Amino acid sequence: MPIKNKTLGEFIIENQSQFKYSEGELSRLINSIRLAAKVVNHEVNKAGLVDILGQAGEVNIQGEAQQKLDVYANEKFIHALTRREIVCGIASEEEEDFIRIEGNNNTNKYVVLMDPLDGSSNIDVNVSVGTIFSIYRRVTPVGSPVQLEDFLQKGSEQVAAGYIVYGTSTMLVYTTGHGVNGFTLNPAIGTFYLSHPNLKFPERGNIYSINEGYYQHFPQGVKDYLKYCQEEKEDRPYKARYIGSLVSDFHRNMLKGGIYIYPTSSKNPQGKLRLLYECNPMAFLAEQAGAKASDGYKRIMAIKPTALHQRVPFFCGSNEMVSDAERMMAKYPEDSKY
Ligand code: AHM
Ligand code: MG
Repeated sequence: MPIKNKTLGEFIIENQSQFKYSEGELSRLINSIRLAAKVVNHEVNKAGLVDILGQAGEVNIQGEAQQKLDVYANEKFIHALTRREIVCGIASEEEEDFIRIEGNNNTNKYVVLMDPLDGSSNIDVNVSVGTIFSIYRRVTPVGSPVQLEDFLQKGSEQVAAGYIVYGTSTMLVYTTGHGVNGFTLNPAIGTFYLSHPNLKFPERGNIYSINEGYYQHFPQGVKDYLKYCQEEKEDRPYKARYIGSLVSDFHRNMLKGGIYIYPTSSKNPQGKLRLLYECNPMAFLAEQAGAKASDGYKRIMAIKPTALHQRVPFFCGSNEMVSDAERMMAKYPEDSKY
């Protein structure tokens, strides 16, 4: 067995020169995410032990009840990102508006968008949850306060993105546009080790992940694709696997090959997932791992965002599987207007 002893810290330093704007800032930014990830991991892991389970009694901008750990993760990530003089603004799924960080005479260059604890309805039942993050260079002039337009950039402008999955083991998986690497936390010493270098999705897999309970509400193209997944053929039916925790479903599909779909439906006419906090970062990772992410018709990262909390339908995973689904969606072009 190869010795897996390269730490995330070493990896960041070794690869610093790959960054387009190599002033070491992005490395420091990833470092602050690493730190917050460890703190949140510690808390998530003892969720059953302390009085932190259950709802905090607040409702977030999406109208959903916040779990205490959502609030905690949101605070920890904001805290870690604010303290270093790199980030000029943060947008979070848990915050109605973006946060301006005005220290350092507004000379910080990066904005971070995040879903601090995705899949949090799974916490109470001990199922994996995750943190998703997405990083851009600001587009407004350095030296001025950050603006909404700094956040509403196309996914294709991301300089880095990743997730932390708090699962049977805790992993940090990220890309800076040079492939995808996964690091596993050794909880005994609090160090992430490079365990999954250069991750790639298989071109085709045999897993489909979708909340099929909403079948009746799906567009016809999705219904057709689901029937295709279930057909009796040489390589089908595919297996249905749906955790209901995007990070975990994505992670499994990346390792084994599969497709994740959260389509529009008569219940969620825009889809459920958020373009900026969930879909764009996952799309960047998918493409960097040789896979594909689409809204059923076009590339996710080509969509020009119009609002911070914008939702989109999401088809993401092994190249050939997403292409199959897109072919079936293309028969119903009217559904592309959501
Ligand atoms: P959240 O950000 O409120 O946690 O919602 C996102 C989650 C995804 O992780 C998951 O894939 C999806 O919502 C599950 O939704 P549903 O229960 O409708 O299938
Ligand atoms: Mg989420």
